[in-house]
Amino acid sequence: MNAPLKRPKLALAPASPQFINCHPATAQGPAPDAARELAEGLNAVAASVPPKYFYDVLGSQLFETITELDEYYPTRTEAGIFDTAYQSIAATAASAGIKQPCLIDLGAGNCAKATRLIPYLKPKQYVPVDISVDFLRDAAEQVQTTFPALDIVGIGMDFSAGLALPPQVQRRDRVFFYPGSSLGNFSPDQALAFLQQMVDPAQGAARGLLLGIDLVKDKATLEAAYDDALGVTAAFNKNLLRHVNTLLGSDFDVHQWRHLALFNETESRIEMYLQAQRNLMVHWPGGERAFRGGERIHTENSCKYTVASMTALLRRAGFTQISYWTDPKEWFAVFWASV
Ligand code: AVI
Repeated sequence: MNAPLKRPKLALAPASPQFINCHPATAQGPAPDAARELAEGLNAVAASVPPKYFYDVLGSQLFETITELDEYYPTRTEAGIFDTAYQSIAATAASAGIKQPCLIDLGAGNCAKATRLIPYLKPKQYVPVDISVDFLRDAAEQVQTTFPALDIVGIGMDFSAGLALPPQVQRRDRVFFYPGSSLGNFSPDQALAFLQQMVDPAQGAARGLLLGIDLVKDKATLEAAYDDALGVTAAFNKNLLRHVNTLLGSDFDVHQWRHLALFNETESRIEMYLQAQRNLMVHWPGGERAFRGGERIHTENSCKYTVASMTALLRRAGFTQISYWTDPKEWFAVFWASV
């Protein structure tokens, strides 16, 4: 007698991440907005370049290296806080009524922080968002390999210009994940407007926010974190000029610029600049700018908060339930906020 035929087992192919490019840029060149924004900043009396232009592929890699430097305490301090708080964070999200989280990872980079959070928060959908499209694509695929059943929608977009997400992103139970103190790169007014968008009902129901933010501390520790002995932060800052050359067609000579990082105690922020080493002329299609020796281009602010000032900002934005976790030295804080 023949043995009964066994049904073949269905092999579940791992899902692959969807990838949505929300940039207006075309294959022919940069979005006209980027060129206009860069020219405007360079032509201003106090020249500036928005910090989002740090993050081309090389800039993103340099930033990853910064996070491993001895002087750059924020990343390891935040990781230490998360290590002790994952379970408490997941319980806090559950008690805010969030059942099937859609984890929206703003500025996801290599997605490493979310990869550690996912086993605790157990999101139904993971949405890494980053301005560096190519860098994000590789990272999203890596996350998919680690969590084959997770629904992943990677989004390439400049979320500093607005948080409107495409319809593929689950509307309910959205949890914004904004670690690494990136909120500090906005001015407090910009940060408020950005947080208010998260609380906007147009962003879906049961909104939560998990935020990492650097706290005020002594000037020497802060300035060393942004001017390390190996010169990685200097390279990160100067790489901005290479990126601007690519986007704008300008002729910045990186050798002619010096990296500066200064703590402004009144404004409670690190300010980064590139300083011209001698009188220089910079040209680009349709424009040019003369820089005197010693003149600076402002490239970044990194605002530092206290627990009280961040709690007040979250409340002003419209969040009502706020908890936080910190490290023993109170150098960094992780906030949970929900409405
Ligand atoms: C991404 N952001 C939070 C970093 C910071 O600390 O403000 C960027 C950075 N700039 C220089 N070092 C790191």
